[in-house]
Amino acid sequence: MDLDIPPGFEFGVATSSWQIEGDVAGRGRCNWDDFAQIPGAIIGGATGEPACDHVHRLEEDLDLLAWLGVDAYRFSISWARVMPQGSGDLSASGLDFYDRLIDGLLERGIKPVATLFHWDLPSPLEVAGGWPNRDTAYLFADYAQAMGERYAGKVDRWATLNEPWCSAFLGYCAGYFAPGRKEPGASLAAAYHLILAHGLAIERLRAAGARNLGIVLNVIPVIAETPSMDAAARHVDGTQNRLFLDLLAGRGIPADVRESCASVTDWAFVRDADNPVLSAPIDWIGENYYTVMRVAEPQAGATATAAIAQDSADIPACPPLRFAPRPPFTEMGWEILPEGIEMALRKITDHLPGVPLWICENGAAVQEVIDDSGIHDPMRIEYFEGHFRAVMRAAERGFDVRGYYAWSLMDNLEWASGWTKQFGIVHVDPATGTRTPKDSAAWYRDFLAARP
Ligand code: IFM
Repeated sequence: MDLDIPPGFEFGVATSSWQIEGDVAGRGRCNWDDFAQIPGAIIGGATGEPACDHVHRLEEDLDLLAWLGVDAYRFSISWARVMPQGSGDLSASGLDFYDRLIDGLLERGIKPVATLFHWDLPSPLEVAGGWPNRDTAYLFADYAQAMGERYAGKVDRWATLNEPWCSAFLGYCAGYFAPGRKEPGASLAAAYHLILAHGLAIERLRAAGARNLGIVLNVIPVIAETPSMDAAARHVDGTQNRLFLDLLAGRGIPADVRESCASVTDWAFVRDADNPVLSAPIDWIGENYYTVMRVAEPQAGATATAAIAQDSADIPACPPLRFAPRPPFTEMGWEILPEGIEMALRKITDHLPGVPLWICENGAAVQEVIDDSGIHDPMRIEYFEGHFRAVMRAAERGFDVRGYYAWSLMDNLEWASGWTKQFGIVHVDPATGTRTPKDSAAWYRDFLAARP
């Protein structure tokens, strides 16, 4: 590919703990282990064991990363692996695993980028109320401090949270994700406490000497398909994007969101004194970009589309509407629109001007052909090419975008979809754990090697 890549631009791949690690016996239980026990919650009844058995295949996976030639690897730390009860004692074996992961990356010249929370909450904390409970935010800060004290100086960049929208609204409003609660008011409290947890953690990480501190959101451009849907689209944008961005920017809950969600919450959990914590200065912000949301006139009986996580049930106090993604689609039913990356970056920089940007996830679940000659995923390569171009165009137009991480290093447990949707550039056989690089992995490797 002929691309004008800014100097120092970082390329990597990303994964998350519950999706790949396995070795459930080696850690405390988490909300996703409990959710997976609910019949029908996860397609095919998949559980966190063995996932990709990453804990036992660590050396092989580190070698895969080195083979790819990535600059950085974004992984998440399982809170329940290092602190099995979610508070109190640390686990020596849990820490040993992350020591080996981080040291193994550094030995191979790959920058470790750690996310502290990618949706897997220790079970005791979920039982105590989960994210709608303010106490969870303080326990998260204690956990963050412990990680900062151990890994400052080794981890190159830290993200407090990954996509708090999903934890809050898919988890507590739609009940589609763990813990499966369908309580719109509680979901707004969860969103607020997640950002509080983030701010508290930033302060503790910085005090522990950790550097390059940020958060990863999934800002999704929201498009009203007709002028009649402007107000509905504003509500979707408010709960999906501006709620998080305004809290981080120190502006509190957006006035229109306060009003449009008044039917489901009295906002009693909001405290004005929290503002400086919620907006603790960050060094960077990550965007996980996959698609856009198109808001169209409702049709009788049609609230959900085939697009996963585009459903009015995900949105607290959602007005009548229909999501209407346009083809081409990925296997998630998500519209493919590379230009949406720039729309998302614009929204972020409008709220948080001057904060450097990273694309922390981007990728696609697509049809693949497996035959004797390999695993062929031309649509994924085409997806990456289109999105690489869009990122570089955004950089040329002045966005301070500094890196791109492909989702994902390997096929893994796609949450409620189980093993039915695959984003990996490396194939993982769920029965044997065997890793086989797909055509897209070879393509990425060649791309990275050919950089000037
Ligand atoms: O697999 C997820 C990941 O955990 C978070 N971002 C979106 C990906 C694809 O759905």
